[in-house]
This record gives sequence, C-alpha cells and structure tokens, in this order.
Amino acid sequence: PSRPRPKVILVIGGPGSGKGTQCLKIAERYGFQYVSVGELLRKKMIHNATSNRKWSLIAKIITNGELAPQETTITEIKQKIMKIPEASGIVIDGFPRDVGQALSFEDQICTPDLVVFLACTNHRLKERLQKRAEQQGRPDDNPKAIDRRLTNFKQNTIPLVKYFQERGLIVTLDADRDEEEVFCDISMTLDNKLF
Ligand code: UP5
Ligand code: MG
Repeated sequence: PSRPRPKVILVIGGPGSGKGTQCLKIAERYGFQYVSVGELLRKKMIHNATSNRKWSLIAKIITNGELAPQETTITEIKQKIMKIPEASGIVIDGFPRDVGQALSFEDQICTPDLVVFLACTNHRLKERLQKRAEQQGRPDDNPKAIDRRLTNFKQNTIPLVKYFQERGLIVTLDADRDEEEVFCDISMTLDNKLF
C-alpha cells in the first residue's frame, strides 16, 4: 500500500514572532522535516547573486525587506519538498506571506493540514529583532529593512489569516510569551488537531 502523504504544517507570524525558534522545536518533538522559506531564499541568493541576474535582483529585494517573486518562492519550496526522502510531517517556516501565495501553494503543492499563526505585538517584534541584529547580523536585520518587513507583514496578514480562518485551518496563539509557554500551546494544538 502507498504511504499516506506527510502532514503539512505552515507557521506564519511577523518578523521576530519566533517562527524559526518554534518550528525547530516542532521538528524535534514530532520528528517532522523543517523547511525555512526565508533561509532557503537567503542561501540561494548568497550562492547565486554574483553570477545570476535574477538572483542578484532577488538578493536586493530580500535585503530591503521586501518579498521575493511568488513563482520563484513556490518553485524553491517544491524542489525542497521533493528532496525530502520520507517524513510523517513537514513544518514550513515563514510561508505564505499573502493570500496569493496561499492560493498558489494549494494549487501547486497541497492544502495544509494546519496553519499556526504566532501573534505578537509590534513592540515585542521590534525588541526581539533589534536584539538579534546586535548578536547575529542577518542582511535584512537593519533598521530600514526591519521596518519594511513589519509594514509588509501588517498589510498582508489580516487578509491571509482571514482566508485560512474561513476554511477552518488556522490556530492563532499568543506569541508574546516566553518560548516554552508558546511551545506548550503549539504542542497541545498539534496533538489535538493532527493526531
Ligand atoms: N525569540 C524567539 N521567540 C522568543 C520568545 N518567545 N521570547 C523571547 N525571545 C524570543 O526569533 C527572533 C528572535 O527572537 C531570536 O533572537 C529568538 O531567539 C528570539 P525567530 O525564531 O528568529 O523569529 P522569526 O519569526 O523566525 O523571525 P525572522 O526574522 O526569521 O522572521 P522574518 O519573517 O523576517 O524572516 P524569514 O526568514 O521568514 O523571511 C525573511 C525574508 O525572506 C522576507 O522578508 C522576504 O524578503 C523573504 N521571503 C519571501 O520573499 N517569501 C517568503 O515566502 C518567505 C520569505
Ligand atoms: Mg526566522
């Protein structure tokens, strides 16, 4: 008999809401494969920006805190997922960013089993990103790009969350709290909804 398709969980939320942090915890606890769309794009752009015109443009877009073209993003996700050997689940970090991407993902890949929205106040998002900028230095952790990421997020999120709400696919969690508290809610939700 053929294997059931892996469960697909999308984790969305503002920049600094803890998507990466929580997705890694999910992957560890449930043995799911982890896909960070931001990381996928950053790696590809670093690799190709000097030799390829398309990617040098995308590098500029991302470094400015804007969204990469939808079709490129979907293609990257598809390629990545196809390389995953076998898994009971896949947790996708930071995708989709707007309704258009959500529709395209469903068209070309699948309907997600669950979407987790990490809701965080603007104040907290800024605070966390500033702190991380001092410690790490991601190309888009500069004040201007942080502002753009926050603005884009605000513009796109309400319609996106509404879209998933109407289809009964999304759970919104308070992500202002500390990591462990947030994860406790996430794992209760996953236990309830997926198994
Ligand atoms: N931290 C985390 N949780 C905490 C907690 N509960 N309490 C206190 N501190 C907490 O966390 C951020 C920081 O806060 C860390 O230092 C962490 O320790 C601490 P993290 O888990 O990194 O948050 P995350 O939500 O992952 O923040 P990130 O900055 O990665 O979010 P972005 O949405 O900005 O980044 P992403 O990598 O998803 O996207 C980057 C860019 O890629 C986008 O701007 C866009 O240009 C491009 N992109 C697309 O174009 N299309 C896509 O579909 C996806 C990305
Ligand atoms: Mg992240």
